[in-house]
Amino acid sequence: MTGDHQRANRPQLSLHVPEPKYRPGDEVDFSDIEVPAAGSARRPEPGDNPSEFHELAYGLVRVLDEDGKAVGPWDPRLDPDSLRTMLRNMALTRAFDERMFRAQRQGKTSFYMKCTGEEAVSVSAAMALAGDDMCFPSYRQQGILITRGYALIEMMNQIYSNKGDKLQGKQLPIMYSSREDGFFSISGNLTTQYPQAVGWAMASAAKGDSRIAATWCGEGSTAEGDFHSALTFATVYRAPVIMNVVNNQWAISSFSGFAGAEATTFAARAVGYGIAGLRVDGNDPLAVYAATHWAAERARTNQGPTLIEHFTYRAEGHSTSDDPSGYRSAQEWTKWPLGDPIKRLKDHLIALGEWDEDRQAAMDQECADLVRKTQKEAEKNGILGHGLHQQFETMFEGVYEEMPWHLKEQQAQMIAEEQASGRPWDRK
Ligand SMILES: Cc1ncc(C[n+]2csc(CCOP(=O)(O)OP(=O)(O)O)c2C)c(N)n1
Ligand SMILES: [Mg+2]
Repeated sequence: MTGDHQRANRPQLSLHVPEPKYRPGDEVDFSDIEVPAAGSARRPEPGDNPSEFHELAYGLVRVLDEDGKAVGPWDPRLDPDSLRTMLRNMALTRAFDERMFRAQRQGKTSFYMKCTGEEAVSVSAAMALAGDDMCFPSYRQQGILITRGYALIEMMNQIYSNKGDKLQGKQLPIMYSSREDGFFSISGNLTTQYPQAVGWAMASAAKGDSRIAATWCGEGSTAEGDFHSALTFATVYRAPVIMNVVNNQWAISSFSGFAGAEATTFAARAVGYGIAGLRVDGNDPLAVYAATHWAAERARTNQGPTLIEHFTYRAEGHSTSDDPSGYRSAQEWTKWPLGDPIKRLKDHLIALGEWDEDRQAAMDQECADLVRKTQKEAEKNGILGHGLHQQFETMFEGVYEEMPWHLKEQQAQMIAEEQASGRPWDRK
């Protein structure tokens, strides 16, 4: 036994409590963030052993340089039409976000989440995957649905929880779900989608299917146990899955240091599991495309999973319930060294001679008009606060394939009580 007197000469222990560098009102200087030159990262073969390219988990795969040129071995060499489609998918995502954010402020829905500045992470990845690959997103990858051509009105109906809402108001606004589009139901419980994606990928392989899975979580969410168990299963069974960590620097008001960013990169989590790890400039749409394409080929040829960290920045508040001016400097987004993904792709197309400012302005206008017109249509199906949009008793349905006896009993009791009350619910 060690007595108090024997401990007297030992140094006192202390904890390190991470603190973000900049708080509201501070002058921001991001010059200590290492930004390797575009084109400088090497591109291994998708089948190479992860131990041979550990450095890619600590660097940054970048394709677009400061002059808007695509350079280096990761250049996916997309044709101009594909580049314009990518640009429009990102612009439409941003226009959709703007409109729905405003709808929340107008009291038409209770909640919305933007992905401003992170459009490439979902749009470019969705374009690099096959249309029938299965996605397990977090709540900030609306760009996947938009890229896959999911009807904007269906998204809006869900946001308004109105009578057109296919999920019958059972989910929080923006927590979409579409089996037909390979878009797994979004869950508010962080990182549950990780083990689900790995499990789905394992099942796909076990059944001899050819479809792979992709999942996304935020950097804050990597602190969840689910993240680590998913990585263990993925590496052990070489599951055909792409695991994306969207490092947008913030988890609501907690900066990335609380999830471990002061000690190492998030892509480096892959190293400990023997998984291929890539750290990518998340604001470079071509780098995101190329990395996803590489990882998809790896998964599709049974070479194993890939963990991709997308280094990016959450330009707006966490959600409509958040006010970032209370915890971070307003300058951060404008000083972010990796810029804006939409502007970078636009500049690239202009540098190629395949685009110009007038066409950009016309495209932005077309996206804004489309979103506004669709919103009007969606609002015909109802908005928040205008009575019940779904039959109340449907809240018991759609969870179990066959409703269990106790739910049947509760549903019948609820209907009986409603009728007995003499105050039937206002059904719109
Ligand atoms: C298990 C769980 N813990 C906490 C929360 C509350 N919560 C919702 S979003 C969030 C921050 C997540 O940040 P990050 O993973 O970085 O994703 P981002 O919002 O930046 O895209 C937290 C703590 C939750 N929804 N689920
Ligand atoms: Mg985050």
